[in-house]
Amino acid sequence: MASFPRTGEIAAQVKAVLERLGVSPERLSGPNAARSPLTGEVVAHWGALSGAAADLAEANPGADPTEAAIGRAHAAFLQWRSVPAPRRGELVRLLGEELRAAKVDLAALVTLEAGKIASEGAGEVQEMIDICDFATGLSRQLHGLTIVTERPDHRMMETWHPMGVVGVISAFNFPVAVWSWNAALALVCGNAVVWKPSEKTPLTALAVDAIFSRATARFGGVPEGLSTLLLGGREAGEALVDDPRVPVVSATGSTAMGRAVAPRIARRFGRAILELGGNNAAIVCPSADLDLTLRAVAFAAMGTAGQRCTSLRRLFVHESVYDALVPRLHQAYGSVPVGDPRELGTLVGPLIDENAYTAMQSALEDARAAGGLVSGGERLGAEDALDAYYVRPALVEMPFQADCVAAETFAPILYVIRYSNLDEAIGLNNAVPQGLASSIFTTDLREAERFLSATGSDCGIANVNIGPSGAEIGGAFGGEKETGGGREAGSDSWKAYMRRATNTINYGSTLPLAQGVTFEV
Ligand code: UN1
Repeated sequence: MASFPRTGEIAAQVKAVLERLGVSPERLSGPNAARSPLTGEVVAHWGALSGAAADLAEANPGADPTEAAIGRAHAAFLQWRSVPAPRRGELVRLLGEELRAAKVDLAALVTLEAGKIASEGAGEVQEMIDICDFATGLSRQLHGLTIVTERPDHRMMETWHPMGVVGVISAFNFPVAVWSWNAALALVCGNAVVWKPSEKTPLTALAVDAIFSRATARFGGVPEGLSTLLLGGREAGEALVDDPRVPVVSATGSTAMGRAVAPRIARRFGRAILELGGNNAAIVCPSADLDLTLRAVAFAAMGTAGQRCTSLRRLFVHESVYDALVPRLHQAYGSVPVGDPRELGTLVGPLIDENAYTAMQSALEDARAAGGLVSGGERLGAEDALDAYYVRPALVEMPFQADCVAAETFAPILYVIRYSNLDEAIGLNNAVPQGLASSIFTTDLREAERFLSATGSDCGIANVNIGPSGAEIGGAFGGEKETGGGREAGSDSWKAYMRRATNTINYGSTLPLAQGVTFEV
């Protein structure tokens, strides 16, 4: 069993890591407290605006600092769009190098500020490095099509151009990787980036800002404000959402947040890339490899303390394997090491804060009221760290998919439901408002292909024999319905950060009109 950290020991560690990462002490003063979920203690302070935006505010007293930051980012874009894309890729390559050099410290800071276990903290930084490599290669592949035309001596083609300032709004649970998926692509595509991170994770954002500055210093000649960190509350995010100089806003967070921002972006015809809530399910079929399934379910449902948007929340188990799998799951839930995420061997760290704990308890109450059999879910380690919220992950056997199961609770709760045929299980998978990630565990080819087909899972991610979480960056990441429809990271997601122009070129000396129209003057 892992131990729990003692209040008072985290602040000094945070200070040392921030120093090693090169975050200037000036950035670490202000009225706002940064807390660590490891103990709940205050570990640093920060100002409402930080990084380059703070310098700008000092230089322009009286001006609205957020407005000024967006203005400067727009000016940076006007220069950056003319830099050849492979050269832009060089900046992102250098960012990848700086991230490699800072990996150990940044991963440690992710653990201290977001509560991820050490291996997942390192994995998150690796995800940043991976997207930098991907974007560097992409910087030579931003190509369009050549299309035949119906007119003689004509050619038609597509070209892709930068959009402008890309606003990035990110959540606490992937405090640094989400910025990088957006920023690495946006930058090679010729855009500037303004980042509003979660108020719960300002320190990792400051660290990334410092790392990016090292990459720009090595590159030389990067326009001021090409990447701007905008620390602040809701109003900072709203400024990005409402400003017509921000043609693309990529927002990751709750469905409630997406519902608030999407209409505002639409009102000004901005482009929104939304990555919102998930309520991800897995189906365990009669032929499933149960050893593999058990491990996959454990990681997907308990990993990151159930605080990934891709976390597994619903498990549909065929009645023929229910009694073989579910007791083993109970055993894994009862024995999984919960505690100090810095300790090797810990698999489940703390929830981010008290609100997360309260939401978890109220979801479990609702499940009980709907006839669910709850095991786990209790708070652990409170005697060591009064303001930290460690919980035993909860396994809830539900008699049916009650309404409370349809809501996403950002905590380690897995609802288990018995099913008897695949149509029913696919129906249950799809019968929630969210549509992010999903999985099927089967060795039956027909079942696997059916799940991946048009009549199968309705999610943006559908997997076979792996859990719904832990996607690699090469694929497009995102989902449907209340998940928001956006796609980030790999495949052709870069197109969301560029505008497409269709060009028709007449290299002849006559002027044939399309559709056979005649117009002689
Ligand atoms: C998120 O939780 O916001 O697929 C993103 C995964 C990670 C990303 C999760 N690569 O679980």
